[in-house]
Amino acid sequence: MNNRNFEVYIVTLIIAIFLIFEVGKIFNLSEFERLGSIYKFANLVDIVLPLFLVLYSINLIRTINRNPKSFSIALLGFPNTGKTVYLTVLFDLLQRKKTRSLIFSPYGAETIEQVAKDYNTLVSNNWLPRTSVNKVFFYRAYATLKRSPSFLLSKRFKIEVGDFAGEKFDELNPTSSSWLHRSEYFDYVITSDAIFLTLDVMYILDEKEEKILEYQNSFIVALNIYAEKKGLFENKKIDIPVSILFLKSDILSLRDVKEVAIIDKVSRLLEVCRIKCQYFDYFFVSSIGHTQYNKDQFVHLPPTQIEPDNVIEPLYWTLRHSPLPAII
Ligand SMILES: Nc1nc2c(ncn2[C@@H]2O[C@H](COP(=O)(O)OP(=O)(O)OP(=O)(O)O)[C@@H](O)[C@H]2O)c(=O)[nH]1
Ligand SMILES: [Mg+2]
Repeated sequence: MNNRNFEVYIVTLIIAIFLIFEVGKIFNLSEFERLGSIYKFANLVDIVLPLFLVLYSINLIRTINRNPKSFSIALLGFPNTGKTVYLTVLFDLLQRKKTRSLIFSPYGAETIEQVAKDYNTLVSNNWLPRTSVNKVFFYRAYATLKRSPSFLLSKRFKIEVGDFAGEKFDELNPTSSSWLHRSEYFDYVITSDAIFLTLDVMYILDEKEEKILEYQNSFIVALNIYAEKKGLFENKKIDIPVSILFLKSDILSLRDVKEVAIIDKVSRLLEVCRIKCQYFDYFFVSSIGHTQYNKDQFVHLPPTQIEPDNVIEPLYWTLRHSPLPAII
């Protein structure tokens, strides 16, 4: 139990005692009259408790606003899956789009500059360069998840998502030569507060069955390593939100394929996620909405008008399923 939960339990207990006395007074229950001194105590509670609650709420709001919970999301996936394009569009969208339930503001000049630069590249009909193996970029933002009553239930986060090169994903595979126990990437994944598994819809559609089995296995192994490092053995489930993002989903309408066909192809991974994770869901995402075919180069390029599809939902779902921020 963290400090915040403990505080909430104590306050709930105090409110419950207060309510019991109030109910006793309203119905003038003889039991309460017989209690004599306790009944007098109830009158004192009437004055002290509202004052305490007001001071407590003010302090709580001030503390949460001062110290939003750091929340790091590990984005796992192979090279060329669409991770960097996804993060660029997600952070651009969240800056511009006002949602009633999620208030978002990137922090640090680095994130703002990188997102603006990469977004301009995309809307100029160019894909982004591959993320270099020796480089990691952290996208950072403050986010407030609004819920009512907002002064009690809103959650404020300092979100951080690391964009590593897809090659790093091999470091979570014990059979690979890059299997390293204490790399920066490994530590980042093990200490994360949520996991996005990114899968490439194009790969799933084009590759043979045995390759897709191998592909699923890599994600299963990564989840097993996470669980093992966290000491989650036997029936203990992974208690941070885990989601699968099927990236490049715009391909589905282009090829007239239904989502269920993709689900069928990776059913083993989905089954393992459902068994292993307390909070799990999957999302079909298209960062750019649709591609633009270039007849001269015979390639699909990003369109001038990017129309992201289902890009915010995984983050929104993840924040909703995260524990209350620990504030002390
Ligand atoms: N159709 C479609 N293609 C996409 C989309 N996003 C990315 N792609 C394609 O996927 C390629 C790789 O995208 P990146 O975001 O650079 O991939 P990455 O996962 O960051 O790759 P690494 O940096 O090598 O790990 C792009 O060059 C595009 O060809 C999308 O939303 N739709
Ligand atoms: Mg990249």
